[in-house]
Amino acid sequence: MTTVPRLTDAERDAALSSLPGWVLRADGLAICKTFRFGDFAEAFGFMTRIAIQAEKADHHPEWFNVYNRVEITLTTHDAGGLSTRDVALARAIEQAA
Ligand code: HBI
Repeated sequence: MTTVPRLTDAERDAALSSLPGWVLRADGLAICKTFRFGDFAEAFGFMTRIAIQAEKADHHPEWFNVYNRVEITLTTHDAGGLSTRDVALARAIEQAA
């Protein structure tokens, strides 16, 4: 298991301020965003693009999809909270949206 440091609260808040629409989960250990698309095919195409990026980064989202809605939660299990990997993946997700 690779060790990756958890973001400080200041790093976390700075990252969030640059990620439009992402919110901190109540426990402070993850960031979340819901995306809506025209239909299921668009939503699934988005998820496919993210899946490829996630696999490349070896960092994977927790997500839920129903029809055109994709709910994404990012946290770093290995760090027990948020890490730079979550911020990087969130930025990649914004590009893919
Ligand atoms: N994805 N979100 C997330 N968090 C992790 O800690 C993580 C992961 N994908 C793979 C991964 N860790 C590997 O480094 C192994 O720890 C499973």
